[in-house]
Amino acid sequence: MIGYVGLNDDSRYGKGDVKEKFCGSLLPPALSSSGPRLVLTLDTHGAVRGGRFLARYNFVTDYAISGLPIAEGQCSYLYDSSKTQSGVFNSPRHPGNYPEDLDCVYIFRPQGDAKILLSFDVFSLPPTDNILCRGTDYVEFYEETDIRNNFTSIVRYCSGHFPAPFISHRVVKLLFHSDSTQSTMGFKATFQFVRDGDMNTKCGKIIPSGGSGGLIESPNFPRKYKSNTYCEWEVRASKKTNRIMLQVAYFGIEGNMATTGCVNTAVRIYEDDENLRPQVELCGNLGPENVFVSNKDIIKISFLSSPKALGGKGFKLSWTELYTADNCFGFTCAVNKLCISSSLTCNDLPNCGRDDDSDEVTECPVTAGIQILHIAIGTSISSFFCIILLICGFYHRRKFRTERPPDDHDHVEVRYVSAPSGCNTTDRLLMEENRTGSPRCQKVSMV
Ligand SMILES: [Ca+2]
Repeated sequence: MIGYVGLNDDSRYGKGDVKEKFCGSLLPPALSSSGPRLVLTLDTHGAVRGGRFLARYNFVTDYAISGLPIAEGQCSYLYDSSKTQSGVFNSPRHPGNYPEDLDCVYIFRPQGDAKILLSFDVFSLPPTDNILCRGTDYVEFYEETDIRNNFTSIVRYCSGHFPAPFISHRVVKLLFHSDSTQSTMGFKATFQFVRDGDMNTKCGKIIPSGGSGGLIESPNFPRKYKSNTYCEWEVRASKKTNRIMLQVAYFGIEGNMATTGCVNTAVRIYEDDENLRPQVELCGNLGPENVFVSNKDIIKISFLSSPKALGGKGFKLSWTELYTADNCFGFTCAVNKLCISSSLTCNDLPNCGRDDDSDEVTECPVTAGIQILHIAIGTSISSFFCIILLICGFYHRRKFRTERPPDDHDHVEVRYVSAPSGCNTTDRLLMEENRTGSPRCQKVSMV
């Protein structure tokens, strides 16, 4: 071969590094590099006769993201349940650092009865103090409203705060935004289109309040909840004007809202049935100071554990219908002045909200069972002390008798005297008043 055009996509110069060589008059196929650099070498070494070539080139952006590109040259990808069932997606060039000043869009479109389930495996964005993730790199979830291609923001995550697992039957858009200041390895996540039977969903229900209160417990509570579980509850007040309050009675699920985030499991509370955005996203260990009140007459609760969740004891939430009429015909909480049903007093559940346990301490009657128990304990204790007293009395009496010197009138002086002559055995021997005197006899008759 004399003269050639060589191609090397390993970004190295030199004849020996050329991977493919082209010569002659046949057009080479379209060529593209596998990396950010391509080297083309024209070697005319030893050429006798000149020639020429003409080629076009263009830069194609490759973000190393699997998925169907929505528009050429843009960082936007589509995942449709009619074409794929599960897979991974990531920030551009992950695990390498992502480009700065870039927005990437990932669209997940579930068809029919499918739902999209998203869970993150890696999440590493630059640290920030802004809890609203402003002025930094972030990932933001959107859901399509009832209007096609109209999306509403659900939640935004940044810094080291792991996104919670997410599920929806709607079209979900995920936006990754990077600014111009700092770049990191970004994220890697799993998507899965799930259908009935793919997850544990036999939990949750619609609860008509009936003007009172009740409990919502995680699946299997107080035993561990399972992974890959999704439940929804909805509590409806008895009147449109009333509200539903939720108060934590027990809460212990994996994750930490203040540090790592709700990596594998999350409880979400929605203040009404129209808002797609949850009021809060909960995980970790929480106490009864956590109280949530609905905006309208309905409150919704969802529980989602991802396929890689480890399990935890779960939660127990006390719900209470709050009466909003001017006059309260039920029970008025002492501190928070909430009007609740009288049936919620003395039920061992918090129903008066934060720092108010007046429903559990105000005039709570002692139950019959407890009364019987108290009587039994009291009787036992009394009997015990009676027996102790009797035993003490007995021993004290014995000791007293043993140690007490005889009284004067009991004192018997035994003197040996010789009876005077003339006394026989039936005579009483009388001693003179003067004990030094001689004894004398007195005749007594035998009866
Ligand atoms: Ca109560």
